[in-house]
Amino acid sequence: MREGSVSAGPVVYWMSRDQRAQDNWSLLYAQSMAVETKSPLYVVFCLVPRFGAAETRHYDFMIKGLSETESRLRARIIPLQVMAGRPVETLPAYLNDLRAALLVTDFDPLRIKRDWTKAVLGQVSVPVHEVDSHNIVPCRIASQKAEYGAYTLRPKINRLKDNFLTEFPRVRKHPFNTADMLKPVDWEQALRTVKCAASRTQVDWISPGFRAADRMLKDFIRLKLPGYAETRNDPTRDGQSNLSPFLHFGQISAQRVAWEAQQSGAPEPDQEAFLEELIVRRELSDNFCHYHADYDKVSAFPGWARKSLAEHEADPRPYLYPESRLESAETHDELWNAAQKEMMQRGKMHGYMRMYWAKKILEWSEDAEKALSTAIRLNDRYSLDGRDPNGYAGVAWSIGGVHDRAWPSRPIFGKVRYMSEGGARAKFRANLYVRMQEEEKRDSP
Ligand code: FAD
Ligand code: FO1
Repeated sequence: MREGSVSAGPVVYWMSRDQRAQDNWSLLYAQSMAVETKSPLYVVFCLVPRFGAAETRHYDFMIKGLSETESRLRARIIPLQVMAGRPVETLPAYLNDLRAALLVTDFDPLRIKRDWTKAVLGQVSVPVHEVDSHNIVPCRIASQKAEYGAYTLRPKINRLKDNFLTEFPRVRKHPFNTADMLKPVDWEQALRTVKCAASRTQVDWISPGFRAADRMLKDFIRLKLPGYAETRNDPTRDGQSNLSPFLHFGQISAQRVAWEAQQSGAPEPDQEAFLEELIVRRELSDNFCHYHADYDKVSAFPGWARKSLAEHEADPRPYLYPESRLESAETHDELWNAAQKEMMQRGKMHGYMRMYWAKKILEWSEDAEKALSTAIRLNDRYSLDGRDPNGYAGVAWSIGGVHDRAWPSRPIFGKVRYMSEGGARAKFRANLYVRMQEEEKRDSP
C-alpha cells in the first residue's frame, strides 16, 4: 500500500472486511507494530449509510456482530470507534488529529473498498499496511494472476498452505492503552445513520456474531462434517455449514474454520470436500475479483464463452421473464420459484440451487448481460452472504463459464454448462424442496 518507516506513535487498524477481535491477522499485526514502538492501538470502523444492494437484514447482522466485537476488544483495553459516513470524509481527519504513525487495513478485492482506500491514501501521508486476514494463503501470494480455474490455483495453494494454516496467537491486553480510551459505541446512534432500504422480512434462523458463528462451526463439525461430501449437494438436507454469512462479514476466520475442521478427525473424504470449498473455491473467488476489475461484467467471461453466448444471443427463448417476475418467484418452474423463495425468506439459498437458479436466469433473459446484472442484483439484495467475491465468481461461473470448461454447444447457452430441471429432479427430491419453501413461507412472520 504505502511503505515508509514506521515511527513511534498511535497505530490505527481500519477494520472493514474482517470484523472480529480474535483470529484476525490485521489486528495482530497492528498490535505487534504498536507494541514494538510502545504506542497506543486504536480500531476504527467506517459505517457507510449505503453499501451496494444491502438492506436492513444485512446491516442488522453486521452491526450486531460489530457490537460483540466491541466488547471483545474492550476486554483487551482496545477501543473500537465507529465513524459514520464515507471513509474519505472521516478517516483522514481522525488520523491527522491522532498523529497516527501507521494505518493497517484489511485486504479486500472488491471495487468499493479499493475506491475507499485510494481516496483515503490521497488525503494522508501516514504509512498504510494492508493485511489479508480473509484468506488462508494470502491472495497476492497464492497467485500473481487471474487463474483459469480451481485446477490451476489448487496446486499453488496446496504448496503454501501448511505455512499459513496454523493456530493463531491471542490478542493481548494492550499494554500502552488506558481504560479512559474506551468510550462505548452508541449503537442506536450508529444505526440511525444507516439509510439503506428496509428488508421485507427479517432473517431469524441465524444469529450474528462470533459466539453464534463458533457454535455453528462446532455443531457443523460434530453433526454434519461427517457425511458432508454426500449431503452438501442435496437441497432437501441441511448438509452445508451455513457459515457463509459469518465468513462474509468476517465474524469468523476461514482459517479458524479450516483449522478446526482439520483437527476434527472427520472422515478424510468429507474433510477434503469441505476444505476444497472453503479454501480453494473461496480463494479462487478472491483471485477472480482481485485480478478482474470487471468481475461483475460480461467482459470478465473467458473468450470462448463470450463468443459462444453472442453466437446464440438471437436464439428463440421459450420463456422470457422481466426481472420483476423473477423477483416475485412467478415463473413456470416451481423448482426455480422455490429457490428464489428460499433466498428471499431465509437470506440463504442452498449451494446446489444457486447454480440452477442463476443458469435459468440466463435461459429466461434476453441476453447474458441482462442475466448477469439480474442475478447479481437479486443475490446481493436478498442473500446474507451476498455482496461478496464468492457471489460475483459464482454468478460468473453459472452464466459465463468462468473457472469452468466449454461444453457441447446448445441453444441459448452455447458452450456454457447447462443444467436442466430433469437433471436436478434426478439428483434430489425436488417436490420435497418445493414443499419446504412453502412451509417456510407459512411459518415466517
Ligand atoms: P458450505 O458448503 O458449508 O461451504 C463452506 C464455505 O466454503 C462457504 O461458506 C464458502 O465460503 C465456501 N464455498 C462453498 N462453496 C463455494 C463456491 N462454490 N464458491 C466459493 N466459495 C464456496 N457464496 C457466498 O459466500 N456469497 C454469495 O453471494 C454467493 N453467491 C453464489 C451465487 C451463485 C450463482 C453460485 C453458484 C454460488 C454462490 N456462492 C456464494 C458460493 C456458494 O454457493 C456458497 O458459498 C455456499 O453455498 C455458502 O453456504 P455454506 O457456507 O453453508 O457452504
Ligand atoms: N464495510 C465497511 O467497512 N463499512 C460498512 O459500513 C460496510 C457495510 C456493509 C453492508 C453490507 C455488506 O454486505 C458489507 C458491508 N461492508 C462494510 C463490507 C464488508 O464488511 C466486506 O468488506 C465486503 O463485503 C467485502 O467482502
